[in-house]
Amino acid sequence: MQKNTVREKLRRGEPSLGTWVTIPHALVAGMLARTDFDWLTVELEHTPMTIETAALCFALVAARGKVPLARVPVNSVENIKRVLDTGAFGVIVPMVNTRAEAEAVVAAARYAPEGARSIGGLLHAQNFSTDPGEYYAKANGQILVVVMMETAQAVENANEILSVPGIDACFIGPNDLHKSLGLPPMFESDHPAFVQSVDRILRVAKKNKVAAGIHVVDAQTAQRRIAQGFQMIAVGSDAAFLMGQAQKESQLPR
Ligand code: 3PY
Ligand code: MG
Repeated sequence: MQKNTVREKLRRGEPSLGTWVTIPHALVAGMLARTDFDWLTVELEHTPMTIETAALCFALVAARGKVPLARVPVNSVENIKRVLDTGAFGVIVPMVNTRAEAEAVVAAARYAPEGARSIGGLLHAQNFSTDPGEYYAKANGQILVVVMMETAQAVENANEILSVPGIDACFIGPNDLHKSLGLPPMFESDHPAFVQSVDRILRVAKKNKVAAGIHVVDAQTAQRRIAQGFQMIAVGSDAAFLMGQAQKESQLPR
């Protein structure tokens, strides 16, 4: 059975780098899987990505030896089941604000006895280069479970959330977190409320032996976050890379 190399890295305390696949076509995920990113998150929360396209993305990314993750639209059994059963190696769940919500994530993502995930499907096993029997036996040790911390409530409840058994990592959504703190949405700021929230999440994650992650806009910021102790860094997205370069090249005076 193929290993989830990103989960292994995080458990060893090492940093990992990824990006977001927001353009709903498997070729985009396939192209990005040719880069040095460790993982690619297929974005189902804020895009027109369908589950069929997501499944094709998971298959291509896994076939190219990288780790396919999925950000689901909302914390629900149905969403988590469908992305894992169609071959994602892990799930990133937005807006996890309470211990009960974190417990629900684990229940949906882990098979019994750690959780209550329903048995079924074939693509999950195929992406891990195995058969369903081995997948069902070993998936709990491979699937990466990530809860997003992106509200003031989540910061307040950080210890209750991150002490839930079965969570591998937390991931800060800086835009939603800024908004929740009454600030304009953005990826970075030195506003004390944001800085203190980020520091608290990092501290509580370390205390609970949970890896911490955050979304940033460029490699330079990623480096700073890694130096700070973050282990799961998302740099930009396919669309941001495309538009950033296209906009720059279109500026030629004429
Ligand atoms: C946010 O910034 O809110 C995010 O969800 C980034 O992934
Ligand atoms: Mg968000």
